[in-house]
Amino acid sequence: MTPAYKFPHNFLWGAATAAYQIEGAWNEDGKGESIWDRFSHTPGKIEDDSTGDIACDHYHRWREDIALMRRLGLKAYRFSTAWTRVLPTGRGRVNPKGLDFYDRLVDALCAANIEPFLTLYHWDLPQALQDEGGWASRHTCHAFADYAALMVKRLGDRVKFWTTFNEPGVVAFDGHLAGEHAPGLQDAALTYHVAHHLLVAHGLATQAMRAANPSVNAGIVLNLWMADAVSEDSADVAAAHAAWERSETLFLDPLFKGHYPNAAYELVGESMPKIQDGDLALIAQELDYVGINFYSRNLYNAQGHIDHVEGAEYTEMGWEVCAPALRRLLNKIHREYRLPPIYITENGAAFNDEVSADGKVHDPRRLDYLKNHFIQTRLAMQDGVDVRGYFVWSLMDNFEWAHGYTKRFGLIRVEYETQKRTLKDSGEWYAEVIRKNEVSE
Ligand code: IFM
Repeated sequence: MTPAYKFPHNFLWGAATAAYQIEGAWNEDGKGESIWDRFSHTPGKIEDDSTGDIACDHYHRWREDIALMRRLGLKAYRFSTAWTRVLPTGRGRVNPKGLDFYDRLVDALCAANIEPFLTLYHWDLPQALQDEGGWASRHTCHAFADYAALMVKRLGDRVKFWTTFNEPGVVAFDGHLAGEHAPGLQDAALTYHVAHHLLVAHGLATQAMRAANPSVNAGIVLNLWMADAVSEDSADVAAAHAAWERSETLFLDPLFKGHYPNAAYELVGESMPKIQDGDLALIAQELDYVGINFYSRNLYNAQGHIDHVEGAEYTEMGWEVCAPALRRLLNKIHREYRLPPIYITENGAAFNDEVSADGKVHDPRRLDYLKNHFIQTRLAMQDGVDVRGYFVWSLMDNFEWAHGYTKRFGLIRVEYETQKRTLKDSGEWYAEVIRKNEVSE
């Protein structure tokens, strides 16, 4: 008999998306321009020269998409709201049609018994705010808090789970250091100011949301990569430890320990942001949950990072498939921080799946990837880690940022020319997992 891993009865099985990656309708019904509109419209920025102008056309097809969520039996749906849909220039004038869209979406989710899990910022800053300095300016933090309060006032009677930021590290580093994401800057000094302002904005927004509705569950979503050593040799272990301290603690420490990590100070020297009185307490206020996005690990030996592991499997993103690293990661953060309940807010894999002659999408590698990560999560829960839910990335194939439409992460295939949706084998299988509330090896 293959062992079955049973999950707690109220475990929140879900799937995730983000506004810019699926909505399309980039300039419809009064929506303003975001930094991702501007970035993807700039030649040479996106691998396949595509944009999110239409994406999955979810803005018009959300009813069909909720019907597919029902078919999957999702208990929860994680999505983001586009700031420029509701506040076209980031502050001031509200666009009622934008608010109405999310209002209808949330109503329909509730009617389908699907818990809405809302993210306020999944990377699409209003261009008007970028023009005033973007996240390098503290004014943006206050504008974000006002936007958060506005959304809670409108939707907080139905939406319980509110995430301030998705992956602040990616916003700071990919957008302001590597320049591969909007706004496409390459400025090391600015990067750490941005990182600090994202955390300040998180703190201000958390306060503003709670003031608007004390019953909201407020959290933040961090992407974490486990840092593994290639052997138990002390030099390899020390290298992995140092890499973790350098790259993964920049947000965890201020949020859950109330101070920046020493490694960050050593690393950035004079680029360290100006921390005002009260900032650290604001950032470290108690949260109702933390979301963890997990995809892969980094491997180290004493000489540094190992790019390729002989015999290992890689996804289309070039990320190693290593499910046990998720259990190790969960145990590590559980040990090292005093965390609120955890949700796995993203996990999934990009593979080049095709439609077969039978009209189906057979994606055994994605199915195996998910199965093994579910099992490792269950094992971590048995180890004592408090994981309350799991969101597969992604509900459907979508615009993968600088990679455009070249990477498919979905449980549902999207044919971009026709917008036809097809549930993949992994989606059929996931529906079974949710129905039985268990995973079998
Ligand atoms: O598509 C992204 C998502 O927007 C944020 N987390 C990682 C995913 C895959 O790269």
